[in-house]
Amino acid sequence: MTKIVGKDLPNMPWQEPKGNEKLPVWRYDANPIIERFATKNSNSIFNSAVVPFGDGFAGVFRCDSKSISMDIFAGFSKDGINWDINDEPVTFEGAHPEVAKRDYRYDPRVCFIEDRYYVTWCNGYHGYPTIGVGYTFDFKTFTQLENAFLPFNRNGVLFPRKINGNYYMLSRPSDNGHTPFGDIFISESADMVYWGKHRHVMGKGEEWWQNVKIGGGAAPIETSEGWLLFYHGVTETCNGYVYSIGGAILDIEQPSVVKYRCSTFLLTPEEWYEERGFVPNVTFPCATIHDSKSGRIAIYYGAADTYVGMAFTEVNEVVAYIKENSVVTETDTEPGIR
Ligand code: BMA
Repeated sequence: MTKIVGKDLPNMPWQEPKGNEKLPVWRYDANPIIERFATKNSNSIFNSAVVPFGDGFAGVFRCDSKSISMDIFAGFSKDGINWDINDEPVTFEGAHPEVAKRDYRYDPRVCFIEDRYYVTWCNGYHGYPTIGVGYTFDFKTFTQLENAFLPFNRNGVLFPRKINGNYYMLSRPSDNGHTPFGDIFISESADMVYWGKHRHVMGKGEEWWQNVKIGGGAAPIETSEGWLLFYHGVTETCNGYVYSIGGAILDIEQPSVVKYRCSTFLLTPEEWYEERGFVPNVTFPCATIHDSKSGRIAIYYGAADTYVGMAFTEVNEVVAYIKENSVVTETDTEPGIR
């Protein structure tokens, strides 16, 4: 039996499977949970991250405006399903003026570590994407730190605790456009400012759904089998990219080592809100909420760059499925020392 290491969360959102699923991940039947015009200026709300907060939930949401400027907004929820998202974007304090000035902000992730909620996002710096880092205690006041990496980089995903004394972050070095390549790398930091010991985690797969590029998704979940990572895998068709959700398990002590990696997707665009929208055929995981007692996991994902959807799984079932269908290549297992 695989167990989640962490807190119990009896009030997390949950819906039982119908029983006819062929995969271990199933959608919430009232998706999308957040519609595109949910804030005053939004044209789409997607690729967003949520965490347990107080006796409910809080999050940071990507809301693209009606002029398609990209920014991040705080939001709150009692049940994890019905969200109240601020009309004004997050304002950060404390950053060096050169870092505070930014062209755009998108695809936030939120991760509780020790005593605060860290936020990472894709930060436009002099027109180039890189990883912005900040933190909050209350989702009202936010402090910004230095950008983690040089451009170009996207999909900065923190681990929820220090490993061997350091913070760890996944990221995906990229280019300034729609990036026709991309592997997941990992970096360490003692202070959340200086990042180093960069190691390769895994690259695109042989399988069609992840044969162009991959990127980190939700903050990894600590389990008795290793770090459970939901990530996105991308393929290319004559109508553009298709983004699916994949699963992998990383070594607890040495998370650059991939123990298992599922050869099939866990979820791929097939509902109207995933296939139809600003960018069709996108399912893009950015967060999970989970309960260690029951092993229940809710996955929050952006759908068609327009909506937020939610899907469910159970830790023992999904880990067993990933192990049964695992294809790990030699480059995936190398601890990054070449
Ligand atoms: C990526 C990012 C994501 C987006 C995806 C699909 O490059 O820009 O924010 O969801 O493309 O358009």
